[in-house]
Amino acid sequence: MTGHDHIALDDQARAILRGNDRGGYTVPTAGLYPYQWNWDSAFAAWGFAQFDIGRAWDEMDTLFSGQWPNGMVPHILFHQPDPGYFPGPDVWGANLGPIPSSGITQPPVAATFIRDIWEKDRTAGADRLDALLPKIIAWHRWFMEWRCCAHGTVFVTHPWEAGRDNCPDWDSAMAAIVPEGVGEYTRRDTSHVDPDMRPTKADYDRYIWLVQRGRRLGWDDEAMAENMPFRVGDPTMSFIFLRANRDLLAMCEAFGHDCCELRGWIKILEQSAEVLRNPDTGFFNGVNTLTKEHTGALSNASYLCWYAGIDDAPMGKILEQTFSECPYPVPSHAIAAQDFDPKRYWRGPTWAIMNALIGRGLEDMGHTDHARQLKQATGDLIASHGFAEYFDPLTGEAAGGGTFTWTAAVWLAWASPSAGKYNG
Ligand code: 9WN
Repeated sequence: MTGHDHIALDDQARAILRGNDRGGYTVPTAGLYPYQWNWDSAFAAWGFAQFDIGRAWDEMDTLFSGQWPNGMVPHILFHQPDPGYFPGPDVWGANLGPIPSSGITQPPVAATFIRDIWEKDRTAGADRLDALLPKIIAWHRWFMEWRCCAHGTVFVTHPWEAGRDNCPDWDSAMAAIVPEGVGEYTRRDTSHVDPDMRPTKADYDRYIWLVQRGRRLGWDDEAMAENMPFRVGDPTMSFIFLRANRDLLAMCEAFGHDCCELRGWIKILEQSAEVLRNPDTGFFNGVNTLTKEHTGALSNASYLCWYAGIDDAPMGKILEQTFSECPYPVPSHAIAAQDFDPKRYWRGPTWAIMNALIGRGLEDMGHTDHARQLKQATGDLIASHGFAEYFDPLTGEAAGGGTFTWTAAVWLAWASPSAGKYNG
């Protein structure tokens, strides 16, 4: 990191986490996202663990305090009403859990970060982890039961469930939806952020239409798995879930749990990864479970294979090509694609969180040069352009919301030269 005061940046990142702390949970950024989001929260905990480990455990406790009786951990917990975000709890109508929430989940990165937090101080974390383990197992069991196809890939029932809202992986499934009767509504996101950086109205009509459909189905698992017209096998979910199960297994073994069921899940998920490989292009992409079509999108989720413990030579070559073509990798959509859009959310921009997951995978699988290159590039991006929600992959410019929790967390825990050197 040349020309940047990384100690000052560490201070700024800690201040962002503290500033977005609402007491036991962290908002992604004030204004645009005023609630607790599932995977954002797990990243936040990873960040907090670098300087306040007790606060990191609190973050995870609060997230799991919203767990539904069926095991599902919602994608948003609406702790306090806030008119600045749409759609709120009244639109979701998902009153099945202890805290008002959305009716879908998000990528289960939590087990992996919980393992990191515990490994920082196993003695201090023993009781906290002991209490959380059955809750994580219940959530993962819910995934296996309700979001796993017969062939094992994890599918999403709403683009928001994948955390990559408007990425090209959903285009064909979204195009098949006619959002009739969705009614009038007022978006709030475009009053916080430049509309050119956000999903389009056509996307939003379908997002809301799908929420209305889930609500009519009573957010019932069986009805959702059979009747949601959007069910796409997703590389984000599939790879993150496989990795999460490996980390859960390590923790369960350490705590003397019976791990047979967990080992069975890992085997199924390992065997199914190949289903996500596009036979024409060789890369991993989404698969529409209703039409069996590959989505044909090379996204940043395609590179999560190493994070899942799958070493893949074809993806290695594609990654090298991406590194050589893209000034600020890894783009959320291939820059050579016709519909690549450098500023629009998940249709081009680079996300520090995805880079951190990809980089950790590369490092774990021994691709140390690529891992170092990606970490360095991400660190430079944040140091030069700030703690933005995402970045233009051609110019590095900040995009979306600012003072972003997960970008600050990724800085502290992974991209900063001092990452891993402090203890909470
Ligand atoms: C809908 C909070 C969330 C992230 C998602 C990101 C975005 C929400 C939105 O913000 O989604 O869940 O309203 O746009 O796509 O990954 O968790 O940061």
